[in-house]
Amino acid sequence: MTAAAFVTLEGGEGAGKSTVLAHIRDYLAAAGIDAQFTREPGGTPAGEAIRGVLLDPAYRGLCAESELLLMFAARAQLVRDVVRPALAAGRWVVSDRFTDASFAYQGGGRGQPEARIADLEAWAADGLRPDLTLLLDLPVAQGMARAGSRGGEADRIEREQLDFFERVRAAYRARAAADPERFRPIDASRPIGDVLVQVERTLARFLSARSAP
Ligand code: Z5A
Repeated sequence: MTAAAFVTLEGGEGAGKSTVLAHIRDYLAAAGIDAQFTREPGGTPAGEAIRGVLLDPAYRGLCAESELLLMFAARAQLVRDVVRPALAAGRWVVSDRFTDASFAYQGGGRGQPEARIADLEAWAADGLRPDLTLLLDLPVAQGMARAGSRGGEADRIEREQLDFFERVRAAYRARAAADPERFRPIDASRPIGDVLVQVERTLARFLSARSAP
């Protein structure tokens, strides 16, 4: 029996989160682990509506403060409606992004003060922190090229410039360096097969540590 865990996946543009998430889903199912998958911003009906506002290029004038508060409005709902109840029922929760993304994008990218984001984390996100965070890290230009090759229209945040995403990456890396117990950096610049091997090894180690008596 493995205790319920909250696992998050983070990374910049085109890091390969979608591909990795599908693999995590298969891996946990094969290990007999009941997991709830969700995403941010979103994951609840209200959260998905907020996501629509956040990513819609029509709102390009959204100020940094509104952006930060909307991220946490969606998160507050997700924590209370999805994450806390699932963990309480003994289920794992795997989320495509969580509060680290706010520290990286709204903090690093937009320059919102770290202390302000930490306050929001404490009350809006109920102080909830993941047990394990996989950080898919790769050079910004490489990620942008991958995302670009996927086609489709860029959303409001994807329209930001290279220097914005460089600050996002630097903030993610700084957070990972400051909390090596929770963060596991994954070299996402490698071919997808190598990335999935790194992810599997990380999950296997986490699982064995978690089920140790
Ligand atoms: N955001 C925020 O600002 N603050 C917050 O608090 C939160 C979020 C929670 C929406 O997130 C936006 O919200 C996001 C951050 C912000 N904005 N941006 N930019 P999202 O997670 O939904 O969107 P995203 O980051 O843009 O993710 P994505 O577009 O789904 O990308 P991805 O899942 O990381 O990549 P992918 O689709 O799996 O891969 C991209 C392409 O590369 C695809 O064609 C793959 O086949 C290919 N790929 C993947 N891996 C490889 C490897 N290893 N080699 C070669 N090719 C690969």
